[in-house]
Amino acid sequence: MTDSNVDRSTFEVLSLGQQQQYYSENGFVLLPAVVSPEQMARIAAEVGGSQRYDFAERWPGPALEGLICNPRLLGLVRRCYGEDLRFFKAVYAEWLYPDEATLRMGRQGLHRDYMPDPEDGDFRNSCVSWCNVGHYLIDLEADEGPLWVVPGSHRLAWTGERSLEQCAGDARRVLAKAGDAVVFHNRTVHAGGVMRSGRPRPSAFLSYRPAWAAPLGRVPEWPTPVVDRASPPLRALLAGQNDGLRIDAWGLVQDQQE
Ligand SMILES: O=C(O)CCC(=O)C(=O)O
Repeated sequence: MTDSNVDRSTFEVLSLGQQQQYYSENGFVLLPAVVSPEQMARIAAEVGGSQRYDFAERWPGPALEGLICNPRLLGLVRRCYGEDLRFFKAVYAEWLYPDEATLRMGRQGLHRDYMPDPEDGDFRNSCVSWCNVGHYLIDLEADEGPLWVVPGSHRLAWTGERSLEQCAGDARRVLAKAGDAVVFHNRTVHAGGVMRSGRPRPSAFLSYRPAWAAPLGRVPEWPTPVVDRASPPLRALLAGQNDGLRIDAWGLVQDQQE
């Protein structure tokens, strides 16, 4: 079913303004080749042996860290969300062992990453406005780990539902290539696809929010040594993780707790 693929060549010719327009209409946009083959080789060497880690548990080495301030990526995120951003979360994952249900379906369940009421008390995904950026370090193929997205689903009403399989008929595959980044809105319905071959699927998901959109509950700051030794542009993204206004899923401003 090739017609369920989003055509990657669409993204190769977009100007920054057109990327912003595509993002605002569809809730995602692919940025082709933001990571060079050399940087990818450095990332591979740096993560050798790791299958998954959250940057909050283990700050990455310089190659993965370099993605955070990637100029093409930040250019688009700033164009969409404003100059003053916070970088609040990232996970490196090879996603080697999908569970039974995921294997059967060929992908994760369709979901949104926005999480205003986290059951586990991790409020990082609770900001009313933010985006996730998937960096794929291998070529995704139709039957090997495609990213599924539902174009325009960021504009669907918020219902709080965790499972969004009712959108499956509108889901399309994004076949990102190694080095591409896919930016998606916190309410865009999506799912990662299974690698049927069982090969690793190295990827890094980096999350940014506008400074005004605070998490709804307190989140940890990045470790002081990491912030202190960061370059000034990176430090500006890292400091002040609890800054901003707490705004709920319906746009209501919440009590600003300490
Ligand atoms: O790996 C992917 O392409 C998407 C992953 C994802 O959506 C998730 O883990 O929540």
